[in-house]
Amino acid sequence: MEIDLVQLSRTMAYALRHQPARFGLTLDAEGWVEVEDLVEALRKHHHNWQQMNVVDIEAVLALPGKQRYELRAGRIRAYYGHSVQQRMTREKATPPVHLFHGTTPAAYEQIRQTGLRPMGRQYVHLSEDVETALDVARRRTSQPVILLVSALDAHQHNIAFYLGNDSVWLADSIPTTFLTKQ
Ligand code: HQG
Repeated sequence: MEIDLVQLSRTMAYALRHQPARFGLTLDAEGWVEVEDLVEALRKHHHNWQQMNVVDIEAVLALPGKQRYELRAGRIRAYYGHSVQQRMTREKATPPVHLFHGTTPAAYEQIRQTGLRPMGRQYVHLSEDVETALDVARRRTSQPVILLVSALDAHQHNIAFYLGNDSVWLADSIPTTFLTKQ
């Protein structure tokens, strides 16, 4: 039976970002699990996946679009998006001068008062370019609001930024002074 790679990727996100315990997995401090353990858990999860293997996971990683998972030396983790209680250690880094955040008009009404907060995840998620921020916002609204984040300035004011993947940055809460509505 052909494996639906998008469905597989969604389930991997669930296991590696949100509910590892439900898959019998324990993330280490940086979010890694043994890829063989993930394969074993996924085989049990769906009747179509009983024969799946690491090549199917590699096929998910090779899908065009967002790079969500990092596979290295027999281990795998999600680059970003975690909501598990245990805070994932990410590598701190100096951000570019500007980053972008795409959101909804309703969320913006809160953000303009309180700044950007991680909400249901561990970190605030930021995009390197406007197009990506627009895509993030369009998941939720047909009227995206784009915020320009003065990332380097915020970093220089002791707000920590962390590497996500090539286009997603992570950060701690960002006060309104560093946000400009586009
Ligand atoms: C908003 C997807 C009220 C924030 C995407 C967003 C991304 C506030 C929502 C990644 C707020 C949180 C993350 C405040 C922020 N008051 N609302 N103070 N501060 N918000 O999904 O950034 O496809 O947790 O604007 O592409 O939308 O899953 O964050 O609307 O990269 O791989 O609260 O998830 O990637 O929503 O998306 P999320 P996000 P994947």
